[in-house]
Amino acid sequence: MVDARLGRGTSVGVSVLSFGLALGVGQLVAGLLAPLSAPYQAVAAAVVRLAPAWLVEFGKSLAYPGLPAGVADKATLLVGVGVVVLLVAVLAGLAAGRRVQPARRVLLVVGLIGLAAVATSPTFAVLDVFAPLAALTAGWYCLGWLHSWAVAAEVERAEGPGESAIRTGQASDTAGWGRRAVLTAGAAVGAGLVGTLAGGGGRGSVGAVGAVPFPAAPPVPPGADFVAQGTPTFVTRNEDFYRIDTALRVPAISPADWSLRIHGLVDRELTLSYADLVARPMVTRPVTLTCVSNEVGGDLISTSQFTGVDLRDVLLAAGPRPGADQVLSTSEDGWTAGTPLEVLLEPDRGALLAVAMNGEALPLEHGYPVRMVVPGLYGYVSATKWVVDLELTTFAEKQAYWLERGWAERAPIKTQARIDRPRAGEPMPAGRVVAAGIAWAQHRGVERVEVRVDRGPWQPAELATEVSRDTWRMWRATLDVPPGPHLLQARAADATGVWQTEIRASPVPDGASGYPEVAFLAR
Ligand SMILES: Nc1nc2c(c(=O)[nH]1)N[C@H]1C(S)=C(S)[C@@H](COP(=O)(O)O)O[C@H]1N2
Ligand SMILES: [Mo]
Repeated sequence: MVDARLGRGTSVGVSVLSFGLALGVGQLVAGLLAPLSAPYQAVAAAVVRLAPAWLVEFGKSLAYPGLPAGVADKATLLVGVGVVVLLVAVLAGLAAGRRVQPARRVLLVVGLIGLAAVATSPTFAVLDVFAPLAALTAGWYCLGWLHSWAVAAEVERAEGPGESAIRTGQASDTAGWGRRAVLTAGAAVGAGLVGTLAGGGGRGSVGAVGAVPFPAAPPVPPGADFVAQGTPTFVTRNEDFYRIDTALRVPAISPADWSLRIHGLVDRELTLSYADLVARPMVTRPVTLTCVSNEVGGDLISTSQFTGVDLRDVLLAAGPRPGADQVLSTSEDGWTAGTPLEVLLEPDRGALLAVAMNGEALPLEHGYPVRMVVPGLYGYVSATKWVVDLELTTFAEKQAYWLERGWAERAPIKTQARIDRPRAGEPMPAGRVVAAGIAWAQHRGVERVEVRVDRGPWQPAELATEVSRDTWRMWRATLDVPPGPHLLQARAADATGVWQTEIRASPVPDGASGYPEVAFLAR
């Protein structure tokens, strides 16, 4: 009898096809039953939940030319998970030269990891177990079929068809089986890839808001930016607005299906439909959002005219009970933020349940159909996109998503300046260097910005028109510097007269600090 050991290529092929089939079936079943249970995305999301903070920060800092904001991190993560699965499948194949069992054991482990990722997802529902289980089952049988077919084919090749047929009595049958198996596997892998892209990932289609009359945003007063000197425009275009979130699949919620439940420590639990929400008085407020992960000099900051309903009024309608100190907001995909109740109840805070940015319905990526916006707080403790649930509770009782990962419980935005001109290394005309940038201290307002060259005396910068204390403020300064290399630094003071700190801190746990600086060349 021939020793049927599969060639490396064959056993790896068998394994990779089977793992691919498993993945595809999982994504397809998820797409049909419960999109949030897609095992591939669930594993990727679990990687984010379990990864050390520095790695997550590294991911967020990624940017590839041509990719829209907030996509590079997700693309890298998904491709990374795919590469790991592929490597594991290859190794499983190498171990399965003689018997299928080793590969099946590896598949079982990978399958259980997928199941665990789905089961520990914040949106877990019982129905969600079917996708990973279907994936595991499909991979398991596919491995068996393909492996035994390949072994039979190997025996046949080594012994000749006649002998093998006599020995097994089913050679031609086996070959037929095999061809069918390969075709099935190939088709399923193809379908699975489509499922992965369409069902599990990507963006679905959603109903439009219909005829909601979003009040037109008031015009920005002239002189609010110094674009000619290199600052951003005062209002950020929706397409250019920075994007940060954990959503590997952008939630696609039709306004008709959306509702917001306000519950917990309240006198009257409320559930608002989209129609209920937009029937309330709507206001438009310019607000600058900032991410706590923004490094000094970074670009995770943007400004929009947000239109929505006053969040304070909605909370008061529910009647917060004494004892509540946190509003835990939950997104459709299970992400949570914890905002101090006292901040949301400040009469002049201006927190919004926003439905529009710059006069248009929120883009899907920015929380369509409804998100929270709270001036003065970093996004991770306040700016819940795709918000569907507000629970009045206590910080002692419930921890929001990023708190469990080492970030601070309370996170007011730190006063900070950024230099946009000159750029690092940029040659500037000696004698008359025009520097420009932005500064922010949301909800306190920016009162002063100063710059200094080569650690010389601080010189005042000219400030642009203040639009709101909840937004950034642009600055510019003309500097007389001799030819040669120089270091430019900047600092901002808020309206309470307090200067930003010089002490350098990295984003974890409550935001970066330190003077921004740029080395440039005057000539
Ligand atoms: N549902 C959901 N909302 C979220 C997040 C998230 O991961 N999921 N990230 C928050 C963070 S960290 C920031 S900085 C802001 C960014 O909002 P933007 O993407 O519209 O700029 O959204 C916040 N809201
Ligand atoms: Mo953020």
